[in-house]
Amino acid sequence: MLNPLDLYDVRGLLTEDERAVQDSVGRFVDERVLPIIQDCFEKHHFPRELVQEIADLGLLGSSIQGYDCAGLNAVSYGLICQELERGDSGVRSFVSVQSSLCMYPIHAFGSEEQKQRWLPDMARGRKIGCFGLTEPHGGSDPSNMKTRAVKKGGDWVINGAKMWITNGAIADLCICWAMTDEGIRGFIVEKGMKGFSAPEIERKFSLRASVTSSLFFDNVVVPEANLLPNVKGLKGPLSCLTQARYGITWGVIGAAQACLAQLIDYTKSRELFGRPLAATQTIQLRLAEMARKITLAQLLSHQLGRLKDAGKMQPSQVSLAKWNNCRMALDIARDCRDMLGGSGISAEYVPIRHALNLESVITYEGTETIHQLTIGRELTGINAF
Ligand code: TGC
Ligand code: FAD
Repeated sequence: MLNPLDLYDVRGLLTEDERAVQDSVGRFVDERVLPIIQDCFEKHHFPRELVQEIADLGLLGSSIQGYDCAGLNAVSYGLICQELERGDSGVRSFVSVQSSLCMYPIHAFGSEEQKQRWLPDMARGRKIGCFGLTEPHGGSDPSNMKTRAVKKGGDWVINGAKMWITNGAIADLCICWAMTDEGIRGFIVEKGMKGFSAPEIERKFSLRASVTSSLFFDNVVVPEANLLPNVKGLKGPLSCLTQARYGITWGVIGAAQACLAQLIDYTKSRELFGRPLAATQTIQLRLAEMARKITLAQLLSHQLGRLKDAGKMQPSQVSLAKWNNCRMALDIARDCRDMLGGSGISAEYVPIRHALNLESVITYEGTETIHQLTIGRELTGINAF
């Protein structure tokens, strides 16, 4: 029989090293994440106690060569995201932000001094980062940035606010994007700098096992040494998003697989009208639809990863996969919730938690509409934003 979670044997397309990465992260998720994650979600608790183990496995900044990072390829990073999100989107979010949104810009745009100062500690989980791009007045259009950095002598003074920032309240550093006289620039704002605060956003129904915060900058004085010297303009933050969105395309496959795996078991054991639920045609049709969508998503992400490793991946290709795969996972999680009947609202089963998380995942890193319009622009050459 074929593996119901991998009907086209995408695992067979992986190298031995990639399979080893998947297996070790998979074991970590089975043994360390799954036993605690529902409780974390209910208690609105980010499992910070796992950060050291995540770091010891080499999962932070895993694509970076040197600086105590693992130097793995893009497909391996995708598999890391897939396995982590099989546990919970919040755990994958933590790794995405640390790796793609904080370590990546320091590595790609930072000075050698900044890289030496931050990357090894971030790889070891000793320093946690957050990424401040979205502002309260509208995240989809970051070009309309109100947070402002003004040069004063040898320093910069930052004023403004950011909203919905993953890891904010637990972060030691923030990659803060701010408008300057020379366009958008990136700054490393450090915890404890006067005028910088990061209160947690409470009362979320989604990503409850993740920290989400506001950020406030009230005349924060940041030394020139904390300016990312090698990038100017919106392409700075957008190229970080390309890295993180790529990982998300893989991550959400894990969430969908977790839901489908549970539903196959459940529908086989639940008896209604004198036969297992799984013996009815409409239930089989719905399960088959899920397997079809997961298979397509797996092939999409795998090819995207091979393109990325070959240095050929384009941002609009990432948009297509982010749109397709998030929509796929959210639809599957919601449909699995429905097929569980009343049990679908219970914490005993994973689909409701994944569905609630995926409501954020389909929104952050560019909403579905933003990615659709990106494809529209690619096809027509006309900007419809
Ligand atoms: P546009 O004119 O298209 O581009 C400006 C410059 O940027 C370049 N560029 C990109 N570079 C790398 N990667 C990409 N994806 C890029 N997209 C564009 C572009 O070539 C240009 O460069 P240059 O040299 O010509 O100046 O800019 P636009 O203002 O038209 O905006 C386009 C749009 C709407 C697609 C963009 O603003 C966008 O993506 N909006 C969505 C914002 C978003 O995704 N925010 C996410 C915030 S972070 C987050 O959600 C983290 S969640 C983390 C977690 O917990 O996992
Ligand atoms: P808006 O931009 O106000 O959009 C509202 C609606 O309008 C959406 O449906 C959108 O698709 C639609 N829309 C927008 N433009 C158009 C258009 N031209 N045509 C048609 N429809 C349009 N941001 C960070 O910077 N760092 C983080 O770490 C981070 N983490 C997050 C964690 C969570 C849990 C969440 C929920 C968000 C996070 N975000 C983060 C913010 C996220 O990226 C934004 O929420 C997202 O980009 C959308 O911005 P917005 O919420 O302001 O919605």
